[in-house]
Amino acid sequence: MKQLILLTFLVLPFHLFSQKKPNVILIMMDDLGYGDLGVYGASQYQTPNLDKMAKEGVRFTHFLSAQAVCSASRAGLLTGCYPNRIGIAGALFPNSKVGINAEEETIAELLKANGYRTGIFGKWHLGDRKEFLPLQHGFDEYVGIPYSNDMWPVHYDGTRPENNSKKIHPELPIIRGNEAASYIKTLDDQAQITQLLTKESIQFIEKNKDKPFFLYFPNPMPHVPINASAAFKGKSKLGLYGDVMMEMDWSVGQILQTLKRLKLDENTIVIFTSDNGPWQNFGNHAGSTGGLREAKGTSFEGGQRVPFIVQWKGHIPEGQVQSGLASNIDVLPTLCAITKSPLPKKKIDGVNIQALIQGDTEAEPRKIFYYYYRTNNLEAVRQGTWKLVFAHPGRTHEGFLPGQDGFPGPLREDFPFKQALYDLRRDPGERYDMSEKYPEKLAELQALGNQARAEIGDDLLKIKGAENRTVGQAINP
Ligand SMILES: [Ca+2]
Repeated sequence: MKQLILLTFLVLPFHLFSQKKPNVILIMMDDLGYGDLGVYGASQYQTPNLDKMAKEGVRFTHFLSAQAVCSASRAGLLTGCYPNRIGIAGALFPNSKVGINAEEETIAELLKANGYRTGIFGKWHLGDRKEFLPLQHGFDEYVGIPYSNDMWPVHYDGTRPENNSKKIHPELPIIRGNEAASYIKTLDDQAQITQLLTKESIQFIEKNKDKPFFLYFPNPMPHVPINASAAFKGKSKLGLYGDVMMEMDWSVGQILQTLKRLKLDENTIVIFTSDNGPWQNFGNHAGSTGGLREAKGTSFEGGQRVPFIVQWKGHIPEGQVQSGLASNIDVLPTLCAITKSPLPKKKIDGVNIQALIQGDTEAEPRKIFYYYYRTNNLEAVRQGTWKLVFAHPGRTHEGFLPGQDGFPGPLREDFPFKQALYDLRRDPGERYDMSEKYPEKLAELQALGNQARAEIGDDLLKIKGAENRTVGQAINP
């Protein structure tokens, strides 16, 4: 045995022993749609840096956010759990009495415990009370906004209410560490967000170039109110939304160039995704689902399916398109595997998708996905390319003209969707109910739904789950 160990040491190349832990960069856009990047079919503007990133790595075509709304999606990404398992739902508002529970372990906490420096530059949205802020959940550094950029005392047209009593939200702070450092007060201030956060992210990389780091960059754009800095205004043929996309793409390019300059590109895994589909009733200020049904705020594919691109130079084959099923709840276990960090002690729902990232077309680490929405409604279940949508009240954009130039159009929040079975391979638009032709598939997916209901409940059928955990409660509610 001793000899064998000695032999192994002699045979293995030295660099395997000296290799440093890989750095991790996780870029999460806000309300960027499945069809919003060049490589996913965008038109009237270009995203060359992200297209190149996809060319040098892998892009996924069936990647789902945890839920089609800000806070829930981010909770899923950072904890590896269905957000309803840990009690986070919807989009939290300023001074929320709830936030992420201190007993949940985030990617930042897990990597920090494994020797990583951790930084977040962007939108948090998992509770804005001090006890819920990023520094209390595993991050060493934080610069950004605590919730959405439209949660501010400003009208859609950029003017401020004259009467203070009309203010529905407090001033929108940019927080450094745990304290408000400045405020976003005008649409012009919104235009500086991408520049500021890109600068902060680059400084963080430079400062930590000699140690393993985890950089989480949740850019608040292109969530309305959108705006671009002077250098990008008028750059695209599309107008402001295209300008914002081009600035976002520039920002990703800056991050990638920084890695190259510091010779960190071969030891850094870079991930790009979005928290949910486009906010479609904002019309020309919203993105594109690429033709998928419905949009943000729904469990149809337009709300839930988002781009997912991974680049890890020298470690994953270039130019892959991965059609395997995956979700942002899978990011945590995958990063734990790659960085050799222990998984959270409590049960999670994510699975390790490293095989998919590395080009395995046979692997199926995720066979099933549950589409929950609102507080705890199980609206759909997916197995491979089959999707069973359960009867549920939901948002629809059908039949309404969108707004424009920063103003929303109407939509309906309580449309009574009927149960339907879709085969997304040939029906990506979720139009043809195949229940009658595939009764066995229908039964199979119904049974899967019941499994989820037993574990984490379903308000639609008034079923309490056995495993739901409590959300974090504010210290002084
Ligand atoms: Ca969002």
